[in-house]
Amino acid sequence: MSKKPVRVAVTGAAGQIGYSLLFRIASGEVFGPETPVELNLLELPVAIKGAEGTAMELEDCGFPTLSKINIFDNADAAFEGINWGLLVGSKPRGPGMERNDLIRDNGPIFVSQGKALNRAASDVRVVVVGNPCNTNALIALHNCREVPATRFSAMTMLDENRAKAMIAKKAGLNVGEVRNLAIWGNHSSTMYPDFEHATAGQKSVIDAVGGRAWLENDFMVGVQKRGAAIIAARGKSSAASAASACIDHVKHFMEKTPSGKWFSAAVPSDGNSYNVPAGLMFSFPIRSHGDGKYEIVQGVNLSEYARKKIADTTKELLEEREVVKELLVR
Ligand code: NAX
Repeated sequence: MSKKPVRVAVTGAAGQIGYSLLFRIASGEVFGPETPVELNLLELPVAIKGAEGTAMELEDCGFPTLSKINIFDNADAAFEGINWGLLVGSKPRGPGMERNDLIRDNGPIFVSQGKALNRAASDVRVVVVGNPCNTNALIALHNCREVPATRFSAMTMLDENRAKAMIAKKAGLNVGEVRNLAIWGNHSSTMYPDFEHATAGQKSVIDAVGGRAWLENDFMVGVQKRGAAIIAARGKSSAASAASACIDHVKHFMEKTPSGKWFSAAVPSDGNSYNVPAGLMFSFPIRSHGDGKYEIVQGVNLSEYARKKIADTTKELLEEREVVKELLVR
């Protein structure tokens, strides 16, 4: 392998998602069997031992694509010269904690990581997974002026994958036959999984599942509450599926999206798409050009029903932005 390694930093490397994500990146699944990967694991000092354990296991897998593993408790060092920053680590929501408390608690992490990215990396793409991921990404990009805002995204792919899986099960199809299911807005219970423009096999999703009633009720609630259902069953939040969605997210941005197709990701709103205020980190249907650039898919004809849902999730994101406004310096 003579190619230059891709440098990938993963924050929260000793956490649950890190434990699934790192192995899949190291295996060559994301950047291909001919591209060496150098992994920078960033953790809090208290969790460095855990990151060391994960690094030992990564070595023991013997992946030929894994060229080097570095472990850091310092973001400047971890982000030095990276090509991808996967920002997974954040503070979990404690018992009785309101969403706004979580937003305020996590804000400083993404201020300092944004600043560290600004100092350490130029040719970088940043994916925020740690919740509240849309607003955390907004904070990070505002604190990282040297990197174009369009290089930041937040992950709604898990919501898309969950929605597609639910529809496939209901319609008796393979999940690969459900296409163009865009998540709009926030990665939260206000997100809108757009079943009106998705297809299942040769049919619209609405026809494939026998009408709108199930979609407007069980499906919407099911997608929004899937995370809670997994916690109730497993005693822990989604991890392998979140890591898998992160892999899908990165691959979608790297590969040219086939014509007529789209995927979901939260990106900075350009202010000209679907009445979403400029600058909000908002999940849209996205098409990647495969060369590092992407576009927000235009011309999706939104129904009154969809517009109402999108207005609700926009309102929530505007409220979140208000909570962290003093952290937004760009
Ligand atoms: P864990 O609590 O297992 O791991 C988080 C790790 O992050 C810990 O090891 C912690 O030490 C580390 N960490 C905390 N602050 C850090 C900092 N400033 N720098 C570096 N590391 C830091 O959580 P896990 O289950 O892995 O989930 C990680 C994040 O993903 C959470 O915020 C979670 O809410 C979020 N999720 C986002 C999803 C999405 O679709 N966008 C879905 C899955 C997941 O819920």
